[in-house]
Amino acid sequence: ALVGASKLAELPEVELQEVESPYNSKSVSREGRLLDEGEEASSASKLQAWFQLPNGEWQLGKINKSSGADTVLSLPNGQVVSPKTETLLPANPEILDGVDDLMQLSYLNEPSVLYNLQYRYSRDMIYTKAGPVLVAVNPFKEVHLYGKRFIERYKRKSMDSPHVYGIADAAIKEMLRGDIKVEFVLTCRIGESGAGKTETAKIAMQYLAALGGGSGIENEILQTNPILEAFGNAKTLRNDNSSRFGKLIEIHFNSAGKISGALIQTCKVVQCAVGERSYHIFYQLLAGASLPLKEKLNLKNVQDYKYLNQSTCYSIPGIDDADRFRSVQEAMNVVHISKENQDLVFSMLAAVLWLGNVSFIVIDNEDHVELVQDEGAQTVASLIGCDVDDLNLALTTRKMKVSNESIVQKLTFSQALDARDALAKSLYASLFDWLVGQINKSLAVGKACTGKSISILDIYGFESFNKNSFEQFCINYANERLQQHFNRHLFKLEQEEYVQDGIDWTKVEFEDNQDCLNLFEKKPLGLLSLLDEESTFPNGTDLTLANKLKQHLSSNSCFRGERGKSFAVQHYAGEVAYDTTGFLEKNRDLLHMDSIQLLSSCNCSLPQIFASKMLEQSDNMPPNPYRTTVADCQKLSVATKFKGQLFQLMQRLENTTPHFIRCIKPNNSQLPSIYEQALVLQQLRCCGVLEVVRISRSGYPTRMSHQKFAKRYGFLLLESAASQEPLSVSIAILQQFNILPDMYQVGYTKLFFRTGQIGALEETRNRTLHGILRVQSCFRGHKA
Ligand code: AD9
Ligand code: MG
Repeated sequence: ALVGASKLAELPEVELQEVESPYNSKSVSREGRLLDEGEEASSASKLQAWFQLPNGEWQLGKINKSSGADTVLSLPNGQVVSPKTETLLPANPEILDGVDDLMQLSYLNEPSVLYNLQYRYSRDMIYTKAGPVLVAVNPFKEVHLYGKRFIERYKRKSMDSPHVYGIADAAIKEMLRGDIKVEFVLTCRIGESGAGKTETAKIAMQYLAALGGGSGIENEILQTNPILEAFGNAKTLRNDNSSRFGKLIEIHFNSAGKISGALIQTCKVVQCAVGERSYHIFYQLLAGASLPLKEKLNLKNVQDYKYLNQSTCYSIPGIDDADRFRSVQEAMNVVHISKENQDLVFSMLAAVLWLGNVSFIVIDNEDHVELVQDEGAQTVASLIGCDVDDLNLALTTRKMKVSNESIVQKLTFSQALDARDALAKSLYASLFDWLVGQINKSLAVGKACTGKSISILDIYGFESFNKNSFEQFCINYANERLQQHFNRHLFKLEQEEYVQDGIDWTKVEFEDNQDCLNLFEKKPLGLLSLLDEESTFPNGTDLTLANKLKQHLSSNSCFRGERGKSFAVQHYAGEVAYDTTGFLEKNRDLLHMDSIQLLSSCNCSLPQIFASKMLEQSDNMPPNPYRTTVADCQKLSVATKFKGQLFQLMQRLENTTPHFIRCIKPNNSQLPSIYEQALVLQQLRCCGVLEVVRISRSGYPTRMSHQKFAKRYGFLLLESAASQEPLSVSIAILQQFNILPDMYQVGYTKLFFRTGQIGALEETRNRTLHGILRVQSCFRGHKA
């Protein structure tokens, strides 16, 4: 009785198509069928709801009966359950299955979002929009979505399903239109390392290079990837190519939209863990070095190096290290790193490897040691260009100043080992930084340009393990800062659209995480300051640190003292308990001035350069009031250095228009086609995707242009609208269906709905269409 007979005749048959899923995949949609003749309409129009199994998994059930507090529900396996109604969550109508933007969902609850992503994932549609954010679910297999043909389609706009290319294209257009800088931010939890951040970043770079290429510089930029991955990535238990550094690459464009140069900034906090394979470049060098190079660097087999043979993993399935080494050499040629400099780089790598084999013997009953002058020590000395005696002195003694008098302290066995490892680590870190500097020099061709640029950030994400240490502390702090950036922009963008379309909107203040940031950054009583202070006390221990934190920070609502050496922080993504064991040691930069002096006295250029950089850093350090007796060296703590790098990064992000891509790892086995609900949900929460969804829920997440709305629902009108203008038709529909005024807003071009509203209209529309279908087929039957 909803539709008058005259309307029936006017109804175009094609309209019926729209009842199917948006992808016309009739056979695979949840029910995927129209009514069979004679079947009761009521069974098809049964409402569906999400029911949570005891193991937390959500299942879609059909509501048989609802009596207010209780609901009877049939599950897909035929089981009938009768949960409390309040424990159910509403499901979206089928027409919304697999929508390409989560904003189109009428009900934005967790199971609906999970279902939508899974629906798409199982059809190789790995990208989905969550409003302004692109969600990318790692396929762990080759998906046919990339390459010239696709780039061309996105460029011509003949394709608009969610894609990194689409985002990259929007960024380019935005950049060319105005003089703003555009930013990509690729983040996800590193806890779910292997989610696809680095791959996604490379896909974005490919698109930018394809559109902005021509001068050849685009190839140089792409070739920085194999170099930085060789030196900064390693195989871990979670990812065969895990990035152990954060990277921001700023790609510069000229006014014609062509790439003119680039700048790379890195920030490092994560070391390779013992027991996992180390940085790729070591294995590549050992496998791929030419004979003369092998001889020159006295290279042996992987098994001969202590730093590498602690792990049993020497190779990566499907990867040829020797072949990769040649690619890295070629890439270095492309970015203009000279052959001489390449040789210096390889000498430093060999020096690091050989340092691991340097050993000590105890020379007295106080555990003092001497360097063993064997092949290891001799090779290190010759590679870095110093005397073995100087190496001995640097690694087994420490010059100190006590009340203005210089004394030389002998190191114990374990202190000497620490000094050796600290030297190896800092050699490697300096080498990495130097390499980035060389690459930047080569890419800085178009420096004096338009100020137009697109940056891509690929950084570790929020981490929460059973046991969280200093690395997680730094990483999560960085994510807290990024999250603030993320919130501010998403709220701003969301609300700007309302204002632009002229709707009545009271500004929503966004929930910020300032309290948590204050907990970290406040001076002098914040986590970082207190950590630094304790690190400079010679008698400070992890326990005294924990006690100090509890003593001073307990009043902050984001801080909770735990038993013993632990404390917890309430992060935006959830509470994380940290164990302070090792905090002080990791925060103190263990490299002694003696080692820096050794490097500066070397007759090889790279160690000298490294040493002067290190000295520069300690010169820039603010005076330390706590360090009056020990004058061996005043260097920035690791946390402070990290904070400095982070601030530089944030400053660059501040003046840009961001585009966020959130990468999701669907399973822990690095296998295709496996979608673990709980794992995905955990990441959606941590990445703040649900946060975006929550923000949208407080606003008007469903938008439809007046035209579309009038076309889609106009036939439901019992009486013709005053005029055929889309706006009048739309308003007549809203009135006929009694949609409450605060459930929608009429904008200049669009209607804005609160969640659930379109869902109800769709139900009516579907029921009406089913009715029409039956009448029509009946009618045809009669005619026949
Ligand atoms: V980590 O935090 O650096 O350990 P990422 O960077 O998030 O991590 P990465 O990009 O390295 O993960 O992806 C891990 C693996 O997933 C890759 O080596 C690919 O084998 C796989 N992957 C990721 N994205 C894609 C894709 N779009 N298509 C195909 C992909 N495979
Ligand atoms: Mg990575």
